[in-house]
Amino acid sequence: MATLFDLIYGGANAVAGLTEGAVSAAVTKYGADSKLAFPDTAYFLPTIYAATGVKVKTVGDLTACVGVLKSLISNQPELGDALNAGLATAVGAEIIEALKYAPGSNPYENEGGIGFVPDPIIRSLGVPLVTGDIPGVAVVLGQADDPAKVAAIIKDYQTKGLLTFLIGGVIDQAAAENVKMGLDYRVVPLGHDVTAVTHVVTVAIRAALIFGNITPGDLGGLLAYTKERVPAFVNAFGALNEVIVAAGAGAIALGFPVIVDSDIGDLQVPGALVSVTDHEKIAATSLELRNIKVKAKEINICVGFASAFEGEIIKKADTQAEFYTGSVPGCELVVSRDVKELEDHKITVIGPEIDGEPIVELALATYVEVGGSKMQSDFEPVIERKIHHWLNYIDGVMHTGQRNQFRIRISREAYAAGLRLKDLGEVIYHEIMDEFDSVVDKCQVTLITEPAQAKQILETEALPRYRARDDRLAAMTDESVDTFYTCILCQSFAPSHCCVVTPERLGLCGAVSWLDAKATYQLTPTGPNQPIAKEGLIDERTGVYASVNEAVSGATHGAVDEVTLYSILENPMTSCGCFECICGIMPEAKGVIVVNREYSGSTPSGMTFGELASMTGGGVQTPGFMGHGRHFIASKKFASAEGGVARIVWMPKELKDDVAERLNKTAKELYGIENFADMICDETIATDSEEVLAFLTEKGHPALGMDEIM
Ligand code: SF4
Ligand code: NI
Ligand code: CU1
Repeated sequence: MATLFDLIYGGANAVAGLTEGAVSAAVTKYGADSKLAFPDTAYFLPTIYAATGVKVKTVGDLTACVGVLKSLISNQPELGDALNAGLATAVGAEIIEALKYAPGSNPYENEGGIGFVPDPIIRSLGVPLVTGDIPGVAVVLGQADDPAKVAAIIKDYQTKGLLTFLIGGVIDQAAAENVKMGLDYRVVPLGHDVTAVTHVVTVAIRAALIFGNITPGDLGGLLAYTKERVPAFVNAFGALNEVIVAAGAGAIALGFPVIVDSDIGDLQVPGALVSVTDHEKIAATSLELRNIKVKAKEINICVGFASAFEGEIIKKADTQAEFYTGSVPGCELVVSRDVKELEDHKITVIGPEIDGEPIVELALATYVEVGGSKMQSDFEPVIERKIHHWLNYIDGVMHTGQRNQFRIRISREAYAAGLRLKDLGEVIYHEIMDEFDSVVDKCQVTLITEPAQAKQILETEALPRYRARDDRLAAMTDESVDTFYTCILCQSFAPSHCCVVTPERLGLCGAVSWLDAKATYQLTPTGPNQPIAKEGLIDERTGVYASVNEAVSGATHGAVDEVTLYSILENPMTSCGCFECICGIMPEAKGVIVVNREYSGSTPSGMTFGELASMTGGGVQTPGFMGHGRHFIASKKFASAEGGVARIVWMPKELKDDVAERLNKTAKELYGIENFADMICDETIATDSEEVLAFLTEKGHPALGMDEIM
């Protein structure tokens, strides 16, 4: 019988041979100078770039890579060398996959998989991964003997919130077994060829580059990062061949255990390559081997409840009941009450249930009362905003919006399974008691579908409270508080990154406002948000405080010891990598451009979001470039050291429209300018630097009259 080494070397050599052949064929077909790139990434061929520092840009560049690849496969029967052969296989697979994209085509259009995963998607995964919302990453490849069994495992991962990538025949098997697939469902088909495993390997590798600040070429640092910080594992189904085994060795080199469902006897390597022939045990063994802990969500409802269902979209035709505030009264409100007035776990529905002929259209006031000795009214909106997520976690419920502007749909499927409004109340109750138990002692939930009563709650309670909260938020400035907060949640990916969260500057991920940080600190005093007493003002213009510097230096273990709150040029705040937007200077316009993650087009800087984003991250300060939240754009503190929002000269249209109202208000208050957003250029007007300048000149944009920005 062949040894493990024989298999790995056999596979690695086979892939090397295929790669060499594919490269020389491509050189002949397209020419050595023809461009080669994966779509929407700033990291070239990521495995090659991260491991060697080589930036592959043309088909011809690959010839040298093939040489490196072959040199990795030295035939010595040592496990370390075998892992190198595994890495060589990963490099070969990457080259073969990259060549599918030559020249600029999309080979995955009709493939049933998505192929290469663009940078912005990886950035968007940052927060759910650090919060444990996505507790781990499963790579499921091959073809199972029994489709139902592999589908059950995938569904199990989905219920646990894992992000699962599928490669090979399992894609069709999962589809046939009605597994809900797509990024929104956290089950992502990559491609049918085994080389498509590249597309998950490069996700792990780019995480190291984006969040970990790993220097390209630092192979040791790269492998340490993926092993310690990327919680991934591989499940291989069906018969193994030497190429799969060699690819598995690549996974093991990255620190990902490989679990196979066939009996491989003494080919097993404890902790790294493991046989589990009992399908019932594959998921549990995999999680255990990678030390992934899943927070159990035990709610007694008749349909699935998991964060993986958050992105689910329910079409009108599949809808049993709809609650849409555009046509009926509705609100979602969390209020704090004296504990004595509350009866814990009381769930009430007032008015009709959703029974009847679809589409049932009802009013809905979701009225949640909480009480506890440590409860503060500032936590009400923090809890209230979570309702959106919790209801979305229900399989068969879609929720968009918040407060008195929302749309909720309940699917016919969920209705048929028995889901009713009362269950929504159960979910809200249980999640509040689960997440906010240190401040909430008692909670009762009332769902009102009776239109007159819903309207009354909306008008007499909800609207006045929303208004009062908004006024409080608007009045809350950095000057009006005496405490800021650190956030080090992202340190599990970006070990030397720390956000400083202030009332006028939320965390760059957009998910952590000052109130959130304050609440988290109350809930978990030793958690990721620590208070910073606002003391020792050093520079008012740029926002430098001795206490902030000290806190950041401590939180980053000395990696960053001076940070400004309000400047993008002088010691700007660092970025982990998951920022919603990035701003970068446009010197010729004396301004800055701001680009959001969703925008994939080009910008006046000549760079895409992904390319701009690659300039900063991993907790490093890069003067002139800074990641930030969407909401920060209209803040009076946005680049205030450089003159404030008047510096913004270009944004993608969608972003501009989204922030226009608040931005206009800020510009009016700061400079007396009306409709400032109209002076800002966007891609529908121009992306070419000169044309942008012409537009700004025509509009009399204020940045042109300001000092140079360099
Ligand atoms: Fe990460 Fe900063 Fe958001 Fe905290 S505030 S989760 S550190 S990006
Ligand atoms: Ni209950
Ligand atoms: Cu982050």
